[in-house]
Amino acid sequence: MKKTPRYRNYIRGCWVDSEGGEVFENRNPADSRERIGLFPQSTTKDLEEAVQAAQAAALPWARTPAPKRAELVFRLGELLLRRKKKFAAEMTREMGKILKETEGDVQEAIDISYYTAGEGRRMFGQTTPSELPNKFAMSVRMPIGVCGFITPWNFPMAIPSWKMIPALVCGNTMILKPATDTPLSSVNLVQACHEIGFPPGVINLVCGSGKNIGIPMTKHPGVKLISFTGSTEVGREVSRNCAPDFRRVHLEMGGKNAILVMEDANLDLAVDGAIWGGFGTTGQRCTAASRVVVHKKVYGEFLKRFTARANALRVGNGLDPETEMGPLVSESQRTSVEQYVEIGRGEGARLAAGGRRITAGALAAGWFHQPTIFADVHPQMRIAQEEIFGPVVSVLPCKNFEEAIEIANGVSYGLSSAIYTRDVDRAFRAIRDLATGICYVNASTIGAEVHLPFGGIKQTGNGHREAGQQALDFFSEWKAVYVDFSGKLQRAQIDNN
Ligand code: UN1
Repeated sequence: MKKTPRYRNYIRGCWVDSEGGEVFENRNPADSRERIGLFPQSTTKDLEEAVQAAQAAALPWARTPAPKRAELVFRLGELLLRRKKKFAAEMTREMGKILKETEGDVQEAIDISYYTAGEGRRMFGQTTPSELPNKFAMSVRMPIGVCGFITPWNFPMAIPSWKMIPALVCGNTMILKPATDTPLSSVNLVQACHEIGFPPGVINLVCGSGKNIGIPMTKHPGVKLISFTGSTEVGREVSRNCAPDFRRVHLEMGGKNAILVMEDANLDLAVDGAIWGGFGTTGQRCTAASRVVVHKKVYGEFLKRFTARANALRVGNGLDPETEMGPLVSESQRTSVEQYVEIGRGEGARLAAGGRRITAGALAAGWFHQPTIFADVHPQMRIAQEEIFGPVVSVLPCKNFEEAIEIANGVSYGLSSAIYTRDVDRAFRAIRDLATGICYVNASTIGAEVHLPFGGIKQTGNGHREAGQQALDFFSEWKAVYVDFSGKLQRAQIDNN
Protein backbone atom coordinates (compact mmCIF):
# COMPACT_ATOMS: atom_id res chain seq x y z
CA MET A 1 0.00 0.00 0.00
CA LYS A 2 1.15 3.52 -0.80
CA LYS A 3 2.43 5.34 2.22
CA THR A 4 0.36 8.37 3.24
CA PRO A 5 2.44 11.53 2.85
CA ARG A 6 3.10 13.48 5.99
CA TYR A 7 3.03 17.27 5.82
CA ARG A 8 4.32 19.85 8.27
CA ASN A 9 3.75 23.32 9.60
CA TYR A 10 5.77 26.18 8.18
CA ILE A 11 7.36 28.43 10.79
CA ARG A 12 10.34 30.80 10.45
CA GLY A 13 10.95 29.60 6.91
CA CYS A 14 11.18 25.88 7.84
CA TRP A 15 8.83 22.93 7.55
CA VAL A 16 8.40 21.59 11.09
CA ASP A 17 6.33 19.00 12.94
CA SER A 18 3.97 20.04 15.69
CA GLU A 19 5.81 20.08 19.02
CA GLY A 20 3.47 17.35 20.29
CA GLY A 21 3.97 15.23 17.18
CA GLU A 22 0.22 14.60 16.81
CA VAL A 23 -1.34 14.45 13.35
CA PHE A 24 -4.77 14.41 11.74
CA GLU A 25 -5.65 12.82 8.44
CA ASN A 26 -7.29 14.21 5.35
CA ARG A 27 -9.37 11.95 3.09
CA ASN A 28 -10.70 12.21 -0.44
CA PRO A 29 -14.42 13.09 -0.27
CA ALA A 30 -15.02 11.32 -3.60
CA ASP A 31 -13.57 8.11 -2.16
CA SER A 32 -13.13 8.19 1.57
CA ARG A 33 -10.91 5.10 1.46
CA GLU A 34 -8.15 7.27 -0.01
CA ARG A 35 -5.98 9.12 2.46
CA ILE A 36 -4.55 12.37 1.09
CA GLY A 37 -2.14 13.11 3.86
CA LEU A 38 -1.31 13.48 7.53
CA PHE A 39 -1.10 17.02 8.87
CA PRO A 40 0.10 18.41 12.20
CA GLN A 41 -2.50 18.56 14.93
CA SER A 42 -0.84 21.65 16.32
CA THR A 43 -0.93 22.99 19.84
CA THR A 44 -0.82 26.48 21.31
CA LYS A 45 2.96 26.06 21.63
CA ASP A 46 3.20 25.83 17.83
CA LEU A 47 0.99 28.86 17.55
CA GLU A 48 3.21 30.74 19.97
CA GLU A 49 6.27 29.85 17.88
CA ALA A 50 4.55 31.13 14.75
CA VAL A 51 3.52 34.39 16.43
CA GLN A 52 7.09 34.97 17.60
CA ALA A 53 8.45 34.22 14.14
CA ALA A 54 5.97 36.62 12.52
CA GLN A 55 6.75 39.30 15.12
CA ALA A 56 10.50 38.99 14.56
CA ALA A 57 10.05 39.33 10.80
CA ALA A 58 7.60 42.24 11.01
CA LEU A 59 9.96 45.22 11.12
CA PRO A 60 12.41 44.19 8.39
CA TRP A 61 9.48 43.24 6.15
CA ALA A 62 7.69 46.52 6.84
CA ARG A 63 10.90 48.37 5.91
CA THR A 64 11.34 46.42 2.68
CA PRO A 65 10.18 48.75 -0.11
CA ALA A 66 6.64 47.88 -1.20
CA PRO A 67 7.65 47.39 -4.87
CA LYS A 68 10.19 44.79 -3.69
CA ARG A 69 7.57 43.00 -1.59
CA ALA A 70 5.24 43.08 -4.55
CA GLU A 71 7.88 41.66 -6.89
CA LEU A 72 7.91 38.45 -4.83
CA VAL A 73 4.13 38.32 -5.10
CA PHE A 74 4.35 38.69 -8.87
CA ARG A 75 6.79 35.81 -9.06
CA LEU A 76 4.48 33.78 -6.87
CA GLY A 77 1.72 34.35 -9.45
CA GLU A 78 4.03 33.04 -12.17
CA LEU A 79 4.93 29.94 -10.16
CA LEU A 80 1.27 29.21 -9.38
CA LEU A 81 0.53 29.47 -13.09
CA ARG A 82 3.18 26.84 -13.82
CA ARG A 83 1.79 24.55 -11.07
CA LYS A 84 -1.87 25.22 -11.80
CA LYS A 85 -2.74 21.74 -13.10
CA LYS A 86 -0.94 19.92 -10.31
CA PHE A 87 -2.38 22.08 -7.53
CA ALA A 88 -5.87 21.84 -9.04
CA ALA A 89 -5.72 18.04 -9.20
CA GLU A 90 -4.56 17.86 -5.57
CA MET A 91 -7.32 20.25 -4.56
CA THR A 92 -9.95 18.11 -6.29
CA ARG A 93 -8.63 15.11 -4.39
CA GLU A 94 -8.84 16.83 -1.03
CA MET A 95 -11.95 18.94 -1.51
CA GLY A 96 -14.04 17.18 -4.17
CA LYS A 97 -15.00 19.98 -6.55
CA ILE A 98 -14.45 19.31 -10.23
CA LEU A 99 -11.16 20.01 -11.98
CA LYS A 100 -12.40 23.02 -13.96
CA GLU A 101 -13.41 24.63 -10.68
CA THR A 102 -10.22 23.80 -8.82
CA GLU A 103 -8.27 25.25 -11.75
CA GLY A 104 -10.45 28.33 -11.32
CA ASP A 105 -9.61 28.36 -7.62
CA VAL A 106 -5.85 28.36 -8.33
CA GLN A 107 -6.50 30.97 -11.02
CA GLU A 108 -8.05 33.30 -8.40
CA ALA A 109 -4.78 33.06 -6.46
CA ILE A 110 -2.86 33.88 -9.64
CA ASP A 111 -5.18 36.79 -10.42
CA ILE A 112 -4.87 38.33 -6.97
CA SER A 113 -1.09 37.92 -7.11
CA TYR A 114 -0.79 39.75 -10.43
CA TYR A 115 -3.33 42.38 -9.46
CA THR A 116 -1.84 43.15 -6.06
CA ALA A 117 1.73 43.04 -7.38
CA GLY A 118 0.87 46.20 -9.31
CA GLU A 119 -0.25 47.80 -6.05
CA GLY A 120 3.31 47.60 -4.80
CA ARG A 121 4.03 50.59 -7.01
CA ARG A 122 0.75 52.36 -6.23
CA MET A 123 -0.77 51.91 -2.76
CA PHE A 124 -1.81 55.49 -3.21
CA GLY A 125 -2.23 57.83 -0.32
CA GLN A 126 -3.27 61.45 -0.74
CA THR A 127 -1.60 64.78 -0.91
CA THR A 128 -3.91 67.64 -0.18
CA PRO A 129 -3.49 71.39 0.50
CA SER A 130 -3.09 72.47 4.09
CA GLU A 131 -5.29 75.26 5.43
CA LEU A 132 -2.10 77.07 6.52
CA PRO A 133 0.62 78.60 4.33
CA ASN A 134 3.96 76.85 3.99
CA LYS A 135 2.58 73.61 5.26
CA PHE A 136 2.33 70.30 3.43
CA ALA A 137 -0.32 67.63 4.10
CA MET A 138 -0.47 64.01 3.03
CA SER A 139 -1.64 60.57 4.10
CA VAL A 140 0.32 57.35 3.83
CA ARG A 141 -0.42 53.67 4.43
CA MET A 142 1.38 51.87 7.27
CA PRO A 143 1.56 48.11 7.88
CA ILE A 144 -0.41 46.78 10.84
CA GLY A 145 1.87 43.96 12.00
CA VAL A 146 1.14 40.27 12.49
CA CYS A 147 -2.06 39.08 10.78
CA GLY A 148 -3.94 35.85 11.53
CA PHE A 149 -6.00 34.13 8.84
CA ILE A 150 -8.65 31.47 9.38
CA THR A 151 -9.80 30.04 6.08
CA PRO A 152 -12.55 27.67 4.90
CA TRP A 153 -12.45 24.49 2.84
CA ASN A 154 -14.59 25.56 -0.11
CA PHE A 155 -11.95 27.75 -1.78
CA PRO A 156 -8.79 26.17 -0.38
CA MET A 157 -6.29 28.29 -2.31
CA ALA A 158 -8.30 31.30 -3.48
CA ILE A 159 -9.45 32.45 -0.06
CA PRO A 160 -6.06 32.11 1.70
CA SER A 161 -4.55 34.06 -1.20
CA TRP A 162 -7.16 36.87 -0.98
CA LYS A 163 -6.02 37.37 2.58
CA MET A 164 -2.29 36.70 2.30
CA ILE A 165 -1.38 38.56 -0.86
CA PRO A 166 -2.75 42.03 -0.03
CA ALA A 167 -1.55 41.67 3.58
CA LEU A 168 1.99 40.91 2.40
CA VAL A 169 2.14 43.69 -0.17
CA CYS A 170 0.92 46.09 2.54
CA GLY A 171 3.94 45.06 4.63
CA ASN A 172 2.40 42.73 7.21
CA THR A 173 3.62 39.32 8.33
CA MET A 174 1.16 36.49 8.83
CA ILE A 175 -0.01 33.15 10.16
CA LEU A 176 -2.42 30.99 8.19
CA LYS A 177 -4.66 28.43 9.90
CA PRO A 178 -6.34 26.47 7.08
CA ALA A 179 -9.52 24.39 7.33
CA THR A 180 -8.82 20.84 8.51
CA ASP A 181 -10.67 19.43 5.47
CA THR A 182 -8.31 21.11 2.98
CA PRO A 183 -4.85 21.78 4.43
CA LEU A 184 -2.95 20.45 1.40
CA SER A 185 -3.83 23.41 -0.82
CA SER A 186 -2.47 25.76 1.85
CA VAL A 187 0.70 23.67 2.10
CA ASN A 188 1.01 23.97 -1.69
CA LEU A 189 0.51 27.71 -1.61
CA VAL A 190 3.01 28.20 1.20
CA GLN A 191 5.51 25.86 -0.47
CA ALA A 192 5.30 28.05 -3.58
CA CYS A 193 5.97 31.12 -1.39
CA HIS A 194 8.93 29.30 0.16
CA GLU A 195 10.44 28.59 -3.24
CA ILE A 196 9.97 32.21 -4.31
CA GLY A 197 12.04 33.24 -1.32
CA PHE A 198 9.90 35.28 1.05
CA PRO A 199 12.07 36.02 4.09
CA PRO A 200 11.73 33.54 7.00
CA GLY A 201 8.95 34.43 9.44
CA VAL A 202 6.98 36.59 7.01
CA ILE A 203 4.67 33.69 6.12
CA ASN A 204 3.77 31.00 8.67
CA LEU A 205 1.39 28.08 8.39
CA VAL A 206 -0.06 26.30 11.42
CA CYS A 207 -2.42 23.38 10.75
CA GLY A 208 -4.85 22.18 13.38
CA SER A 209 -8.29 22.57 14.82
CA GLY A 210 -10.28 25.72 15.31
CA LYS A 211 -10.41 24.97 19.00
CA ASN A 212 -6.65 24.59 19.47
CA ILE A 213 -5.31 27.08 16.92
CA GLY A 214 -8.01 29.22 15.30
CA ILE A 215 -9.75 30.47 18.43
CA PRO A 216 -6.54 30.96 20.49
CA MET A 217 -5.14 32.97 17.56
CA THR A 218 -8.15 35.31 17.69
CA LYS A 219 -7.41 35.92 21.38
CA HIS A 220 -3.66 36.38 21.00
CA PRO A 221 -2.59 39.98 21.77
CA GLY A 222 0.40 39.58 19.42
CA VAL A 223 -1.88 39.03 16.44
CA LYS A 224 -3.00 42.51 15.47
CA LEU A 225 -5.50 41.63 12.77
CA ILE A 226 -7.78 38.68 12.10
CA SER A 227 -9.43 37.83 8.81
CA PHE A 228 -11.94 35.02 9.05
CA THR A 229 -14.10 33.30 6.44
CA GLY A 230 -16.60 30.78 7.76
CA SER A 231 -19.90 30.48 9.57
CA THR A 232 -21.79 33.35 11.16
CA GLU A 233 -21.79 31.49 14.44
CA VAL A 234 -17.98 31.21 14.61
CA GLY A 235 -17.64 34.73 13.17
CA ARG A 236 -19.55 36.08 16.15
CA GLU A 237 -17.10 34.38 18.51
CA VAL A 238 -14.11 35.67 16.54
CA SER A 239 -15.54 39.18 16.68
CA ARG A 240 -16.06 38.94 20.42
CA ASN A 241 -12.50 37.70 20.95
CA CYS A 242 -11.07 40.67 19.07
CA ALA A 243 -13.28 43.21 20.80
CA PRO A 244 -11.67 43.62 24.25
CA ASP A 245 -8.40 45.01 22.90
CA PHE A 246 -9.91 46.45 19.69
CA ARG A 247 -7.90 44.32 17.30
CA ARG A 248 -8.96 44.71 13.70
CA VAL A 249 -11.21 41.95 12.42
CA HIS A 250 -12.66 41.10 9.05
CA LEU A 251 -15.49 38.58 8.88
CA GLU A 252 -16.83 36.93 5.76
CA MET A 253 -19.71 34.65 6.67
CA GLY A 254 -22.86 33.06 5.32
CA GLY A 255 -25.12 33.78 2.41
CA LYS A 256 -28.63 32.93 1.24
CA ASN A 257 -28.39 34.35 -2.23
CA ALA A 258 -31.29 34.69 -4.61
CA ILE A 259 -31.64 34.75 -8.37
CA LEU A 260 -34.73 36.68 -9.51
CA VAL A 261 -36.21 35.45 -12.76
CA MET A 262 -38.60 37.98 -14.24
CA GLU A 263 -41.32 37.22 -16.79
CA ASP A 264 -39.27 38.84 -19.58
CA ALA A 265 -36.08 36.88 -18.81
CA ASN A 266 -34.23 34.77 -21.33
CA LEU A 267 -35.31 31.54 -19.63
CA ASP A 268 -32.56 29.33 -20.98
CA LEU A 269 -29.98 31.79 -19.73
CA ALA A 270 -31.71 31.94 -16.34
CA VAL A 271 -31.72 28.14 -16.12
CA ASP A 272 -28.01 28.07 -16.97
CA GLY A 273 -27.42 30.57 -14.16
CA ALA A 274 -29.53 28.68 -11.64
CA ILE A 275 -27.76 25.39 -12.42
CA TRP A 276 -24.31 26.93 -12.21
CA GLY A 277 -25.11 29.02 -9.15
CA GLY A 278 -27.03 26.29 -7.31
CA PHE A 279 -24.96 23.22 -8.07
CA GLY A 280 -21.51 24.56 -8.96
CA THR A 281 -19.06 23.57 -6.18
CA THR A 282 -21.91 21.24 -5.10
CA GLY A 283 -23.63 24.33 -3.69
CA GLN A 284 -20.79 24.85 -1.23
CA ARG A 285 -20.13 28.52 -1.90
CA CYS A 286 -21.07 31.51 0.23
CA THR A 287 -22.22 32.99 -3.05
CA ALA A 288 -24.31 29.93 -4.08
CA ALA A 289 -27.74 30.61 -5.59
CA SER A 290 -29.71 28.67 -2.99
CA ARG A 291 -32.97 30.47 -3.81
CA VAL A 292 -34.56 31.19 -7.16
CA VAL A 293 -37.50 33.59 -7.11
CA VAL A 294 -39.54 33.21 -10.28
CA HIS A 295 -42.33 35.36 -11.70
CA LYS A 296 -45.58 33.38 -11.71
CA LYS A 297 -46.02 33.86 -15.48
CA VAL A 298 -42.90 31.80 -16.21
CA TYR A 299 -42.80 29.74 -13.02
CA GLY A 300 -44.07 26.46 -14.50
CA GLU A 301 -41.84 26.62 -17.56
CA PHE A 302 -38.76 27.61 -15.58
CA LEU A 303 -39.26 24.82 -13.07
CA LYS A 304 -39.70 22.25 -15.84
CA ARG A 305 -36.44 23.20 -17.54
CA PHE A 306 -34.54 23.67 -14.27
CA THR A 307 -35.48 20.26 -12.84
CA ALA A 308 -34.76 18.52 -16.16
CA ARG A 309 -31.27 20.02 -16.19
CA ALA A 310 -30.64 19.21 -12.52
CA ASN A 311 -31.70 15.59 -13.01
CA ALA A 312 -29.34 15.31 -15.97
CA LEU A 313 -26.26 16.60 -14.13
CA ARG A 314 -23.42 14.09 -14.12
CA VAL A 315 -22.41 13.57 -10.50
CA GLY A 316 -19.13 11.83 -9.79
CA ASN A 317 -15.45 12.07 -9.01
CA GLY A 318 -14.24 15.57 -9.84
CA LEU A 319 -11.07 14.18 -11.43
CA ASP A 320 -13.16 12.70 -14.25
CA PRO A 321 -13.44 15.43 -16.92
CA GLU A 322 -17.01 14.31 -17.66
CA THR A 323 -18.18 15.06 -14.13
CA GLU A 324 -20.31 18.16 -13.62
CA MET A 325 -20.84 17.98 -9.85
CA GLY A 326 -18.60 16.42 -7.23
CA PRO A 327 -19.30 15.17 -3.69
CA LEU A 328 -19.87 17.15 -0.51
CA VAL A 329 -16.63 17.86 1.30
CA SER A 330 -17.30 15.53 4.26
CA GLU A 331 -19.68 13.10 5.78
CA SER A 332 -20.92 15.68 8.26
CA GLN A 333 -21.62 18.12 5.45
CA ARG A 334 -23.68 15.51 3.67
CA THR A 335 -25.55 14.67 6.86
CA SER A 336 -26.36 18.33 7.29
CA VAL A 337 -27.72 18.46 3.71
CA GLU A 338 -29.86 15.40 4.39
CA GLN A 339 -31.23 17.03 7.51
CA TYR A 340 -32.23 20.09 5.50
CA VAL A 341 -33.96 17.92 2.92
CA GLU A 342 -35.98 16.43 5.79
CA ILE A 343 -36.70 19.88 7.16
CA GLY A 344 -37.92 21.03 3.71
CA ARG A 345 -40.20 18.03 3.40
CA GLY A 346 -41.54 18.58 6.90
CA GLU A 347 -42.25 22.22 6.14
CA GLY A 348 -44.40 21.22 3.18
CA ALA A 349 -42.12 22.25 0.31
CA ARG A 350 -42.50 20.13 -2.83
CA LEU A 351 -39.47 18.02 -3.69
CA ALA A 352 -39.10 18.55 -7.45
CA ALA A 353 -35.69 16.91 -8.02
CA GLY A 354 -33.17 14.78 -6.13
CA GLY A 355 -33.49 14.56 -2.38
CA ARG A 356 -31.22 11.62 -1.69
CA ARG A 357 -27.64 10.60 -1.10
CA ILE A 358 -26.06 8.63 -3.92
CA THR A 359 -24.81 5.22 -2.94
CA ALA A 360 -24.64 3.45 -6.29
CA GLY A 361 -21.51 1.73 -7.61
CA ALA A 362 -18.24 3.65 -7.47
CA LEU A 363 -19.88 6.57 -5.68
CA ALA A 364 -20.73 4.54 -2.58
CA ALA A 365 -17.41 5.37 -0.93
CA GLY A 366 -17.84 9.14 -1.33
CA TRP A 367 -20.05 11.84 0.15
CA PHE A 368 -22.32 12.25 -2.85
CA HIS A 369 -25.81 13.72 -2.86
CA GLN A 370 -28.25 14.33 -5.69
CA PRO A 371 -28.80 17.84 -7.01
CA THR A 372 -31.98 18.72 -5.15
CA ILE A 373 -34.74 21.21 -5.90
CA PHE A 374 -37.63 22.20 -3.70
CA ALA A 375 -40.52 23.93 -5.44
CA ASP A 376 -43.37 26.06 -4.07
CA VAL A 377 -41.19 27.15 -1.21
CA HIS A 378 -42.53 29.78 1.14
CA PRO A 379 -40.10 32.63 1.98
CA GLN A 380 -40.33 31.96 5.71
CA MET A 381 -39.49 28.26 5.53
CA ARG A 382 -36.18 27.31 7.08
CA ILE A 383 -34.88 25.99 3.75
CA ALA A 384 -35.47 29.50 2.35
CA GLN A 385 -33.86 31.27 5.30
CA GLU A 386 -30.88 29.22 6.45
CA GLU A 387 -27.63 28.59 4.64
CA ILE A 388 -27.53 24.91 3.65
CA PHE A 389 -24.12 24.87 1.89
CA GLY A 390 -25.00 21.96 -0.34
CA PRO A 391 -26.75 21.12 -3.61
CA VAL A 392 -30.23 22.18 -2.49
CA VAL A 393 -32.08 24.99 -4.25
CA SER A 394 -35.42 26.46 -3.19
CA VAL A 395 -37.68 27.81 -5.92
CA LEU A 396 -40.18 30.42 -4.80
CA PRO A 397 -42.97 31.93 -6.89
CA CYS A 398 -43.57 35.70 -6.89
CA LYS A 399 -46.26 37.87 -8.40
CA ASN A 400 -44.17 40.86 -9.47
CA PHE A 401 -40.78 42.62 -9.27
CA GLU A 402 -41.56 44.32 -5.94
CA GLU A 403 -42.44 41.04 -4.29
CA ALA A 404 -39.34 39.40 -5.76
CA ILE A 405 -37.15 42.07 -4.15
CA GLU A 406 -38.96 41.71 -0.85
CA ILE A 407 -38.38 37.95 -0.86
CA ALA A 408 -34.74 38.33 -1.90
CA ASN A 409 -34.09 40.82 0.91
CA GLY A 410 -36.12 38.99 3.54
CA VAL A 411 -33.22 36.99 4.96
CA SER A 412 -30.58 37.76 7.54
CA TYR A 413 -27.71 37.50 5.01
CA GLY A 414 -26.67 39.89 2.24
CA LEU A 415 -23.82 38.58 0.11
CA SER A 416 -24.83 38.14 -3.53
CA SER A 417 -27.91 38.47 -5.74
CA ALA A 418 -28.88 38.28 -9.39
CA ILE A 419 -31.70 39.31 -11.68
CA TYR A 420 -32.60 37.96 -15.09
CA THR A 421 -34.59 40.51 -17.07
CA ARG A 422 -34.39 42.27 -20.44
CA ASP A 423 -35.86 45.47 -19.02
CA VAL A 424 -33.01 47.89 -18.41
CA ASP A 425 -35.04 50.07 -16.01
CA ARG A 426 -35.88 47.09 -13.90
CA ALA A 427 -32.28 45.91 -13.92
CA PHE A 428 -31.14 49.25 -12.50
CA ARG A 429 -33.91 49.26 -9.90
CA ALA A 430 -32.75 45.82 -8.82
CA ILE A 431 -29.14 47.01 -8.57
CA ARG A 432 -30.37 49.78 -6.28
CA ASP A 433 -32.82 47.72 -4.21
CA LEU A 434 -31.14 44.34 -3.67
CA ALA A 435 -29.60 44.39 -0.18
CA THR A 436 -26.34 42.59 -0.97
CA GLY A 437 -22.67 43.43 -1.36
CA ILE A 438 -22.52 41.84 -4.83
CA CYS A 439 -25.18 42.02 -7.52
CA TYR A 440 -25.38 40.50 -11.00
CA VAL A 441 -27.58 41.28 -13.98
CA ASN A 442 -28.24 38.40 -16.38
CA ALA A 443 -25.53 36.34 -14.69
CA SER A 444 -25.56 33.98 -11.72
CA THR A 445 -24.74 34.86 -8.10
CA ILE A 446 -21.26 33.31 -8.27
CA GLY A 447 -18.14 34.38 -10.09
CA ALA A 448 -16.71 37.44 -8.35
CA GLU A 449 -13.49 38.83 -9.87
CA VAL A 450 -10.50 39.76 -7.72
CA HIS A 451 -10.20 43.44 -8.61
CA LEU A 452 -13.65 44.26 -7.24
CA PRO A 453 -14.60 44.37 -3.56
CA PHE A 454 -15.89 41.04 -2.26
CA GLY A 455 -18.17 40.83 0.76
CA GLY A 456 -21.63 41.33 2.05
CA ILE A 457 -23.92 43.21 4.38
CA LYS A 458 -26.17 42.23 7.30
CA GLN A 459 -25.03 38.98 8.93
CA THR A 460 -22.71 38.15 6.03
CA GLY A 461 -20.00 40.59 7.01
CA ASN A 462 -18.85 43.28 9.39
CA GLY A 463 -18.38 46.12 6.94
CA HIS A 464 -15.04 45.19 5.41
CA ARG A 465 -14.33 43.85 1.95
CA GLU A 466 -11.78 41.45 0.53
CA ALA A 467 -9.87 41.86 -2.73
CA GLY A 468 -9.98 44.97 -4.90
CA GLN A 469 -8.61 48.31 -3.74
CA GLN A 470 -10.61 47.87 -0.55
CA ALA A 471 -8.29 45.12 0.68
CA LEU A 472 -5.49 47.69 0.99
CA ASP A 473 -7.61 49.70 3.42
CA PHE A 474 -8.20 46.69 5.60
CA PHE A 475 -4.55 45.63 5.65
CA SER A 476 -3.05 49.03 6.33
CA GLU A 477 -3.39 51.77 8.87
CA TRP A 478 -3.68 55.35 7.64
CA LYS A 479 -1.19 57.92 8.86
CA ALA A 480 -1.91 61.60 8.26
CA VAL A 481 1.31 63.61 7.93
CA TYR A 482 1.73 67.38 8.24
CA VAL A 483 5.01 69.09 7.36
CA ASP A 484 5.25 72.71 8.43
CA PHE A 485 8.00 74.58 6.61
CA SER A 486 6.99 78.08 7.71
CA GLY A 487 9.57 78.17 10.50
CA LYS A 488 7.05 79.45 13.02
CA LEU A 489 4.21 78.12 15.16
CA GLN A 490 1.07 77.89 13.05
CA ARG A 491 -2.06 76.79 14.83
CA ALA A 492 -4.65 74.93 12.76
CA GLN A 493 -8.21 76.28 13.06
CA ILE A 494 -6.81 79.40 14.83
CA ASP A 495 -4.16 81.07 12.68
CA ASN A 496 -5.96 80.50 9.41
CA ASN A 497 -8.28 83.52 9.36
C1 UN1 B 1 -16.92 31.82 -1.37
O1 UN1 B 1 -17.87 31.12 -1.71
O2 UN1 B 1 -16.61 31.91 -0.18
O3 UN1 B 1 -17.68 34.61 -6.50
C2 UN1 B 1 -16.05 32.56 -2.32
C3 UN1 B 1 -17.42 33.42 -6.32
C4 UN1 B 1 -15.99 33.01 -6.12
C5 UN1 B 1 -15.61 33.15 -4.69
C6 UN1 B 1 -16.54 32.52 -3.73
N1 UN1 B 1 -15.13 33.80 -6.95
O4 UN1 B 1 -18.29 32.57 -6.28
